Amino acid sequence: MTPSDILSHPARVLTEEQRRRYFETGYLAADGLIPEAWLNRLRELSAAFLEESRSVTKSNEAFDIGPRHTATQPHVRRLRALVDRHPDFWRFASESVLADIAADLVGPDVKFHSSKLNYKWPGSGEIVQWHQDIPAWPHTNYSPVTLGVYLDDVPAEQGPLTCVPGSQNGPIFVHRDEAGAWTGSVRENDLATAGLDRAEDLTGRAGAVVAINCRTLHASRANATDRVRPVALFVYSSADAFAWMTPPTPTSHTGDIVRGQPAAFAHLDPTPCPVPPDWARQGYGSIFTSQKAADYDL
Ligand SMILES: O=C(O)CCC(=O)C(=O)O
Repeated sequence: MTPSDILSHPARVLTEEQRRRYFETGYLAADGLIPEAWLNRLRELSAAFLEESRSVTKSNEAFDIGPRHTATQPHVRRLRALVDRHPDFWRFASESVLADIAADLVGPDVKFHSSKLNYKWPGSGEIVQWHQDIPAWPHTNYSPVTLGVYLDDVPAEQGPLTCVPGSQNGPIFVHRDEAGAWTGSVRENDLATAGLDRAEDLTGRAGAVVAINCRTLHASRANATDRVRPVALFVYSSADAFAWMTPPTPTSHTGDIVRGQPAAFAHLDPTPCPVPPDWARQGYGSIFTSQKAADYDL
C-alpha cells in the first residue's frame, strides 16, 4: 500500500496528526498508548530472561551475548526472535493495541515480520551506527515499519533511537564496505550528505512507542546513564509487501496476518533496493556483530 492508500482508511489508535507526521518525517514517538498491564508483563518477561542468561556463556538462538557477560553481571545485547521466546510476546505482537498501531501505519491488512528485544547497557556498550532497516530484509514495497516499545523511561542520555527526518524518501544506501562485505551500516562518505545534523532523538517515557519506517536513516548513541535501556522491537508491513530474501532472524510467526486479510496481489514498488547477503546460507548474528568497532561519532 502507498501512504495515501493507508491514510484513506480511518485511524484506530493514532491521531491523524500523528499518522501525517509519520509519513512526513519517516518516524514517530508516542507516549501513553501501551496499557500498564502489558508494560508490566513485558518488563517481567525481560527480567526473567536476563535472569536465565546468567547460565548462558555464549550467544545462542535466544541470546545475543556481549563481551562483558558473566553470571553475576549479565550483558545480553539482544533477545532474538522475541515472539518465539514466550507466548505472551506473541500475544502482545498480535492481540494488543500494538497491531492496531501498526494498522494505522501500514493499512488495515497487517503482516508480522520479526521481533527482538534490544538492551543497551551503560558505558561504551551498544552504539548502533547509522543504518536503514530495509537493506537487511528487503520487501516488494516500503511499507514495513518497526514499532519499538520502551520498557523504561528513555531520556536523551540513555541512547534513544535517533532518526533523520525525510530520509525515508531519500536514497537507499549500500550497507557494505568497499570490498562488498556486509557491515549493517551506511558508509561514512554517504553519511556526509545525509543530513545527520537534523537528526531527532525519539525520547519517551516507559511504554512509549516509537515507529520507524524501513527506509528511515537511524542510529542510537551510547547509554550514558547507569541504567540499562530495554526496547522491544516488532516489525510489521502491509499484507501486500512480500520479503524477497530469507529474513535474517525468521520467527515461527513471520508472514502471519495479524489484522485484516492476506493480500491477493503483491504491491511492487519500482524503487530498487540493494541485495543483502543470503542469510539462509551465511546466517546472521545481530546488528552488533555486523557493525564495526563502536567508535562512531553519532
Ligand atoms: O537498539 C537500538 O538502539 C537500535 C536498534 C536498531 O536500530 C536495530 O536493531 O535495527
